[in-house]
Amino acid sequence: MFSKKLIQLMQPETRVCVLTGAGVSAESGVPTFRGAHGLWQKFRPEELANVDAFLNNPELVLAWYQYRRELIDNIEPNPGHYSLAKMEQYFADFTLVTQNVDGLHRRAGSQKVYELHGNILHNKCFQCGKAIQRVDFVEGEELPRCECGGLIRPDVVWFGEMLPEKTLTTAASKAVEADLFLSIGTSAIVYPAAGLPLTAQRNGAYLVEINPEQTDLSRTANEVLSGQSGEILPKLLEATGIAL
Ligand code: BV8
Ligand code: ZN
Repeated sequence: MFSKKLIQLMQPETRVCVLTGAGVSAESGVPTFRGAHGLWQKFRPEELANVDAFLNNPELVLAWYQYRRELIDNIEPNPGHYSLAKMEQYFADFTLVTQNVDGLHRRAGSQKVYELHGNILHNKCFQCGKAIQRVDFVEGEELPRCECGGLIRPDVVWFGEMLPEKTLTTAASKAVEADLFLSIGTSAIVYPAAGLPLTAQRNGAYLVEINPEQTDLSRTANEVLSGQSGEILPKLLEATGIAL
């Protein structure tokens, strides 16, 4: 299942950088964005995860985030998340970058997680930017507001918004330095996150993709492991002699 090259690279001194997307949380029961899934099939993330949608229809956008928060409250990380937490301990230089906003990597034990698109469990004031802890939005009730009067929004990066500067630059430099880059559970179409695997490969990293489907990355990756990350990652650890 795994090439000799990949097994060779699975040594503690290899510099590893990982990019995860919604696919890593799929086996925990979190619907992916662009796959076919329930309630929100009628919307594309680009239609809801942006400032205009929020300003035009804050109730709809806040209801979408409330639905996702409540979903996340009732699920657990899966073996894919736990495997990545194990890898962080095994490799001397391991960087986990995620596009996910569900906080599941941290719940699985990953200590250092670079959240490129923020975290749905954190909020901020749309007006003054003040960080605000969890706020539950109840449809039909008053929109949650900051003491300055501004609307409270999830502290995630919407389309058209800049990614957190420091997080992105660290992720980019780790991609450049990586010997091994794993792109896991992402359709690799949202930039600048989707640029990281390519940057890594251009700078000499061995690029491995883990995804049950083909993506834009599949034809350039050095190795494609077709399947579910919750199944493949524990097998990769086993093949390396790392007990999950
Ligand atoms: C910015 C947070 C600029 C909110 C999200 C045209 C060309 C290039 C770029 C653009 C363009 N037009 C616009 C842009 C820029 C835009 C962009 O890239 N758009 C795309 C759609 C073309 N990017 C932006 O706007 C970014 N900002 O560029 O700012 C700027 C410059 C100057 C000044 C100001 C601004 C901001 C992007 C961040 C948007 N926020 N989310 C929230 O989550 O609510 S993006 C959203 O998509 C999520 O974060 C998600 O993580 C991300 C990527 O999706 P994936 O994670 O890949 O999920 P997806 O469902 O797509 O795929 C899941 C995969 O898993 C599938 O392949 C599936 O096969 C696989 N899978 C399923 N099950 C499993 C599995 N894999 C493994 N195991 C399984 N079991
Ligand atoms: Zn405020």
